[in-house]
Amino acid sequence: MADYTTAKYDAIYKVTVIGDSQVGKTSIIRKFVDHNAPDHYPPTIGVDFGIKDIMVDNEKCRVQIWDTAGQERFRAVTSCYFRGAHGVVLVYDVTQARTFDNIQFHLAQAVKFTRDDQPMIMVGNKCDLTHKRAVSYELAERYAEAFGMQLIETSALNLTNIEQVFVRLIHQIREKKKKEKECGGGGGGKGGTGGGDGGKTKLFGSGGTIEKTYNKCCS
Ligand SMILES: Nc1nc2c(ncn2[C@@H]2O[C@H](COP(=O)(O)OP(=O)(O)OP(=O)(O)O)[C@@H](O)[C@H]2O)c(=O)[nH]1
Ligand SMILES: [Mg+2]
Repeated sequence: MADYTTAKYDAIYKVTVIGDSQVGKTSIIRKFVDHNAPDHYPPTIGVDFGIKDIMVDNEKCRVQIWDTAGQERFRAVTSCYFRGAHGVVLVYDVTQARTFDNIQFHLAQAVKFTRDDQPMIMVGNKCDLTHKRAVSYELAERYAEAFGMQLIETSALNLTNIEQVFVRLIHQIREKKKKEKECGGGGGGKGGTGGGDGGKTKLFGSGGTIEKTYNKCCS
């Protein structure tokens, strides 16, 4: 196992993973941290934590991951773990349509507790269960694109795309930071009026109103 107390890294990124209970958040994080991790976990109580160093854009990046509990009774606790997050991973289960429907709620929470232009990635987990699929890639991709997010399907069971989730998200975070630097620091944050080549999507529904800005710059 890596020695995280002395290992050197170029940058540190905090990522929060959210989604309904049993979609596979803990499994994704544990398999990312250690490919040989077990296949089954008890439901997360409150919040858990994982850490891993990966190379992104030729830089050694330390990823600190907050693994939140999907169970409703922990919502008050999990909302605290958005603060200071550089990016968010939104997970649903491709075999459970309800968990995809609830992405709207989780996205609204993420936007509420972070910034409306925070890099986020949508993850459809359990893609190994092809015979049980209930959410098509195309539908989920359209939804993700409407909010300026990438969609990636994973299997924590057979390690499909697990590393890619974090590599892609960290890459997005780095690109956003680069843009902000070029623009003279600090994005607009909530309610900002940034233009650039980005966009803004507003959605009204049971999850509340989501207004998510993406690819924002100051040009
Ligand atoms: N077939 C399959 N099963 C998976 C996959 N990922 C997770 N599971 C199973 O799904 C169940 C739930 O996984 P967890 O990782 O505990 O889910 P969670 O989202 O952390 O759940 P909470 O902690 O309650 O929020 C476990 O029984 C896992 O073995 C996957 O990619 N494929
Ligand atoms: Mg868990």
